[in-house]
Amino acid sequence: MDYQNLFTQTQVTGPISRGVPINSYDQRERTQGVSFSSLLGKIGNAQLGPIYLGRLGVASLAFGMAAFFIIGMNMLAQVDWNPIQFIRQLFWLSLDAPAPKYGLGLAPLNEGGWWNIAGLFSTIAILLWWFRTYRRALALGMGTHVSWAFASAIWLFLVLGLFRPVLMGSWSEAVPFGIFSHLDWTAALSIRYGNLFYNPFHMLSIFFLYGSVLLFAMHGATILAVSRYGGEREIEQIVDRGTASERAALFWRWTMGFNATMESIHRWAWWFAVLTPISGGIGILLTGTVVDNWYLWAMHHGMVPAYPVTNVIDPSIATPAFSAPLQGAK
Ligand code: 07D
Repeated sequence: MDYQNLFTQTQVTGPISRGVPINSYDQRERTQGVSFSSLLGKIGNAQLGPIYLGRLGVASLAFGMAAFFIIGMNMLAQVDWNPIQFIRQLFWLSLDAPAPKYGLGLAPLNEGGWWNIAGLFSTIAILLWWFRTYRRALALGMGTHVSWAFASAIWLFLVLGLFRPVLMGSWSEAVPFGIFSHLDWTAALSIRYGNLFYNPFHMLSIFFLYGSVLLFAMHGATILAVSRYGGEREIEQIVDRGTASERAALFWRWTMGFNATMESIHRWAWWFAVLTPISGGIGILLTGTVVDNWYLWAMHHGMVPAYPVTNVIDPSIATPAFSAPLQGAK
């Protein structure tokens, strides 16, 4: 086999690198301990640390751990505090949102109140972590691209657990904390609102999700394929043409007539990834608030054929006002 470079990782181990100095305050917030792991070096940088803790990081971890603890203890209570059953039934255990009768009010702790608290704490943890990414990027003189990409995922997270339930007037609309239960919720939402496949924003979200996967594979493969010419040193390749990036570009021009550039491919990747949860969030926000049945919506807009006239009443559209004259005609 010729050189393929799919698994072989170059491990460079040098003196400890503590990163660029910023200011004395930021230096103080970094942990001092630094170690090397050749195992980690097989998938990334072998150096572990220093980690920047900081107040935002510590607060975020505290809220995240509190949410995790609340969810775990609720699940443990559901199996009568039996650790063996906890592990055996873990995938089926769930901390559910309050029942519809509580609306947006506070439910008793054991009837969904804990769900509200865990939801609040995990939301605070995620928002604090967002600020951490934003502030650390600024401190390093970087752009804030990572933070805005993270914000797009947080948008979908907030639509699912906060914005849509508030618009629907009930916490019961939100996603439960549980492995199978959140999958059941996903399937149930799709069925309840007439099959999410007909939601055009779900379609768009899938387009961007699959598109991200395709772009990631194309980019990863291209760079690995020219790494024998130093292609992974992407910045140098932007200004120092004629070697790896010229071959990579020519490969795509030969095979499909067009190529992204060493720079623009990252813009493609960023936008495809970010548009996945942005379009998804719009689709979920419209579900049940603006559109009650995506299949009927698709029928109305000529995406799927209309039902043939059979004189059988479709229960999903049979409101009393609508069905009474039909029944009278029998
Ligand atoms: C979920 C949000 C960001 C997450 C964050 C992190 C914690 C941890 C805990 C501290 C990923 C949160 C952190 C929770 C805190 C502690 C302790 C991002 C997320 C910030 N679908 N579908 C999508 C496909 C079907 C359904 C998206 C494919 C069925 C619902 C995506 C298929 C049904 C929803 C997608 C398919 C259905 C989606 C997600 C195929 C029933 C959504 C994008 C081939 C199963 C979500 C518009 C994403 C959405 C969504 C793909 C089928 C239901 C594109 C490929 C028909 C209800 N589906 N789907 O990036 O946005 O998620 O919909 O069948 O809500 Mg779908």
